[in-house]
Amino acid sequence: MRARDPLADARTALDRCDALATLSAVEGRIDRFSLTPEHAAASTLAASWMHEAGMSTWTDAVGNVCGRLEGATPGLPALLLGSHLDTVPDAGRYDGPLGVVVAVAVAERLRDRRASLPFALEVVGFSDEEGARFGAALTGSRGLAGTWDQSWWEQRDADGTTLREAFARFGLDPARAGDAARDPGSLVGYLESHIEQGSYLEAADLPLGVVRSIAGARRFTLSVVGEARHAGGTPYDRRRDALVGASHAVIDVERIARAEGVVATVGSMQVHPGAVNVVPGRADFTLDLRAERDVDRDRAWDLIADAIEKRCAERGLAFEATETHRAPAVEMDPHLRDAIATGVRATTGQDAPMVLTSLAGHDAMAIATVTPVAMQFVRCRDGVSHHPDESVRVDDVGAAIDAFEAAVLAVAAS
Ligand code: HGY
Ligand code: MN
Ligand code: MN
Ligand code: MN
Repeated sequence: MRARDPLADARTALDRCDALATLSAVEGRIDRFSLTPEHAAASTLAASWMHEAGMSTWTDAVGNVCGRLEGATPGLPALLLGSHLDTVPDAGRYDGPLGVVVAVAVAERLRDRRASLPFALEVVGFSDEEGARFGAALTGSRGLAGTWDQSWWEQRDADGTTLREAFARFGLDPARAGDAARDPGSLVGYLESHIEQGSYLEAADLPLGVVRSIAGARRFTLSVVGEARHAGGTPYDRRRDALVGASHAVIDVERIARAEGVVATVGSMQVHPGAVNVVPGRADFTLDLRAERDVDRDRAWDLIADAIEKRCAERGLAFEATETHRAPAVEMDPHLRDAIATGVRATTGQDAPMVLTSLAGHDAMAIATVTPVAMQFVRCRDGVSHHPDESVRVDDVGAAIDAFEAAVLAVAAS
């Protein structure tokens, strides 16, 4: 009889993250945006694992893949477990997927004890947490929470495809997106396990932590508009160079964010027309702005917008700003947070688990509007994330599954 491998579930979870990592639009790296063929393949794979765990599965009206295990009696409100299946470009393999496979592992473990659960257990692989394709973020979880925003439909991806068109190509009906909204009475809460995407746990040599709150975020598409002109024949006093204006804006963003104690990032920029011998007429760029307190984030945005406006006016340039995403800061539910802490204590033996604020955004922010939420963090090497070097330890993943299972049982016992 082969000795039971105490890390068998962790190895399965990591193998599953590796399998999901192969589902990418780009050979040799992980690019899995929402509502794409690779997203569809990832959902199909996750659904097969949910099936293996004895769950009934479906895809909801906004593209989230869902699984359900009935509790003591059929039709009970559900405790929802999960995370997201979409990624940023050139991503790591654990941001999102680890939370989905840990949730499936716990469902599998509790399958034979479901008669004792006072709730159904559901697992969800959200369709679009990153917002890497269209701009709006958390659209899958906001669909489930019933806060889908009709203004998203005309947002376009890099190829000019609208969210509405992508929805239809994925086999979803834009007119039915509202059907994904869950009745609050059908849920008892949401728990998410996620890599920390920071290095506090590693610095303290801890495998797991408890999330206290998630910082609020705002995202914008900004444009500086000047005039495209001949690079040779246009003297400086006749130029309205959009890229020079945008470059000053990027420096202003960092200067003001540092001074205000927030984090602001210009992650992408497109220069038009983008030719070596043409003075840029237009620069479109993104701004990601976060702070632990929304008031700090909003003040920083006002200062940044004023500074860019002023720079542009000095150079005869126009400045346009469109907000594409806004998520308020969210406190974790104290009762569910205690259940997560119980799981961490039971697994690590720590009396007082480390409690952390997340500056990374999560689906839990969106789900918090429809049901109580809580999160556990898993140590990741050097805090690296949104990068192929994302890495976790197999023993930490084993601890994450054990702790998450204990957290679910703590909710059941409470
Ligand atoms: O951007 C974030 O914080 C998250 O990874 N979506
Ligand atoms: Mn992410
Ligand atoms: Mn994530
Ligand atoms: Mn010419």
